[in-house]
Amino acid sequence: MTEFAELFNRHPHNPILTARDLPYPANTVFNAGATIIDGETLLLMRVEDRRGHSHLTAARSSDGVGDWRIDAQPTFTGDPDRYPEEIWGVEDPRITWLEEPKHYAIAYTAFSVGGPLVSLATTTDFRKFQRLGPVMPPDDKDAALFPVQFNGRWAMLHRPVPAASGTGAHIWLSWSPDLKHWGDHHILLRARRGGWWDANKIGLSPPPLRTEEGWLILYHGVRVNASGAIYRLGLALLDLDMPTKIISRSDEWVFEPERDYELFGDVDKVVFPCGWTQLDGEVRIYYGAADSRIALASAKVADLLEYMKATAGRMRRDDIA
Ligand code: M1P
Repeated sequence: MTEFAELFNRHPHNPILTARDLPYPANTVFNAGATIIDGETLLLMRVEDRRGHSHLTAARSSDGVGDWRIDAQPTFTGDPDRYPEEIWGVEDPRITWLEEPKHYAIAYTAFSVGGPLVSLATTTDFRKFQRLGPVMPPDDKDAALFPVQFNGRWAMLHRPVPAASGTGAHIWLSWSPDLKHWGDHHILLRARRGGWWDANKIGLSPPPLRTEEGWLILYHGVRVNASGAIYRLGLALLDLDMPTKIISRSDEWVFEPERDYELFGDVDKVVFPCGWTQLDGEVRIYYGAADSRIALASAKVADLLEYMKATAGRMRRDDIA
């Protein structure tokens, strides 16, 4: 059992955004990428329309909690004429500010006939976008870039699902010289096995967060039991200079569906962050709740790092092999 109090505080106004807040009809709004731009919080929200297809719509707020100004029309939609892999929509954006060449990169899921895959686009203003196209074949999703290069190469975390059932869906790290061509693929974080909360399937949640102790990784683990799946969140810390090195990983989940808005929705018992922002030593985590709405929780970065120090080294190799 953890000796730590709750690491994350849910915002009292949760859920902070629902489909009723949109200026056009939709089924749900959830799984939003997040960043700060021009002093405001920007969420790039996944909106599922009433066909069941998703697109992305930008919402801007000066305090990151309320008074959202939402684009009147979908901001970024599938473009199947030019990008056939987007035939059934675009989902789950993760936003990374690339310090050089100074633009945002968005890793998102394109829902193709062959299954979900990872695509990239760039933007400077979330109004005009430049697609780089698909960068990983299906099935692959839950991807995000690191904001800097390592020895001249970009690094991306993502989660392929192997065709061989039973081998587990793990978080992989891949490398690229130009954001377009990816290789040197290897497993970084393994789904554990057996009775663990993160057995068999895990995935990156928001993009890696740079801290003074290392890259902080928030990931989701999926536990399947007799009543379905439960999506919970865990933490890992990667070496700042060489992100292939895992410094620590939490044994216990650090956040799980508890409130009604997380327990009940189109998919019950899901907390699914795609974005977080960092200000004054605090992270704000924007998460999809039950695949139906957007909620907000915050945590002190120092508390998360302290927690990771306390749990470092507890992970047993045979639990994850
Ligand atoms: O329904 C829960 C989540 O399921 C998928 O995530 P993953 O493949 O990582 O399990 C995605 O469809 C995600 O959008 C959804 O919230």
